[in-house]
Amino acid sequence: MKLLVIGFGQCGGRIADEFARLNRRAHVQRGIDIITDAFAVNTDIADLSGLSFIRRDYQHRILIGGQKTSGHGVGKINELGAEIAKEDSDKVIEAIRTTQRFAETDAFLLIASAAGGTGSGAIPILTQYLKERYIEKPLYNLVILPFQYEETTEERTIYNSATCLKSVYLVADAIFLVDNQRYVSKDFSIKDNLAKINSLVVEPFYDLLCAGEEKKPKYIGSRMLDAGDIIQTLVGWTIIGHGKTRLPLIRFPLDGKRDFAKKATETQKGVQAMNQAISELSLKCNPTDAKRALYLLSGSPKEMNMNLIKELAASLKGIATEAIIRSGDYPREKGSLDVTIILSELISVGKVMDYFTKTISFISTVKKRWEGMEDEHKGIEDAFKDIPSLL
Ligand SMILES: Nc1nc2c(ncn2[C@@H]2O[C@H](COP(=O)(O)OP(=O)(O)OP(=O)(O)O)[C@@H](O)[C@H]2O)c(=O)[nH]1
Ligand SMILES: [Mg+2]
Repeated sequence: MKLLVIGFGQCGGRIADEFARLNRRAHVQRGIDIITDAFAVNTDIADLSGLSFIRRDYQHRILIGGQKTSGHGVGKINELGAEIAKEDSDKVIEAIRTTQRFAETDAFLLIASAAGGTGSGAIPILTQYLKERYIEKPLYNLVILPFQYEETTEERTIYNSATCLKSVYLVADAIFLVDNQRYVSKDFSIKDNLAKINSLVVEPFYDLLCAGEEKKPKYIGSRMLDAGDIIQTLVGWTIIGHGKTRLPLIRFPLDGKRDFAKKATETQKGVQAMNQAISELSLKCNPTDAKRALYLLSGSPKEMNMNLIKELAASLKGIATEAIIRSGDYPREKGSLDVTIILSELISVGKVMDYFTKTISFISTVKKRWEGMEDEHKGIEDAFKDIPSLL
């Protein structure tokens, strides 16, 4: 599957850059392309300059709102991010329209953080505009949710997240949710290492996007997972995960008993990889809330067998009980078994619901605060009403 990737704001731009890097890897390691082009859109010149893999010209690193922000961002005001995106949307659309390999694009992937200003405000606007313009192409979003400490220290964090999430839900075909906090919980040492988090965020997309683009028969599985399967799976709130287990490089003699033992080890390792993928999903959720799911098993063809595929299907069905499950195998890496999982059309996402509830109460608190302030101002105005003014 080939994506056209656009990142908005600092976070979105950096993750789009990481996708451009993933494409370079697919090209070098596997001789295939999984991205038709990658763009970064920002109100901040410095952020655009800091990218590495997205092409450097102004049509790939697109500055918007230059006059309003003087190239310094919108300071977390996502309404301003949205307004600028509306005014400058033609810059983005023109760049996409003229990109060389546009026709090969299977779907759009727009990326931003929910908590910032530029990305959070711009992503729903451009999703809507592109959706209206290219009705036939699926439009996906990848939205990064903030770290826990940001929710308690910055007032705008929750409000921006709620307004961004509501807006993208209304326009995107599917939204991949990625929780920054998940990566800290997994490995605390990466708390300050956003680059490491970004590489973990894009990793599950590698095999998933490559599998359907393979042309050589030896890399095509017995059940190839292609763009059609992915598109059929992606609806509404979506999460993704990836697990890997190394296989011991023991050579068993080919007698029946040992062969059986080897297969049992592989099955066990495959189930382990699936469990890891589930435990490393991009956001904590209840798998029984998913209406659709997908898994891709990747490994050396000798290591993948029907037994394993059946075992994994049963294992996923056991947790995502309400989901229609699609699956595929991808004969590729030797010595390890990789499992990629998607859970989609989630009917409830605790963290998202929480942003909505907190924002409703935040709005009423702010309203009360404003009313209080108006009364205070009235008090001052009453007190000086008989003083002559020099104006
Ligand atoms: N995973 C990840 N999160 C990031 C990265 N950069 C920023 N964030 C998160 O994104 C949120 C801040 O949004 P930014 O993308 O910096 O904001 P912006 O869209 O550039 O908007 P303004 O700077 O306000 O104009 C916070 O929750 C950060 O933790 C990144 O490179 N990777
Ligand atoms: Mg910024």
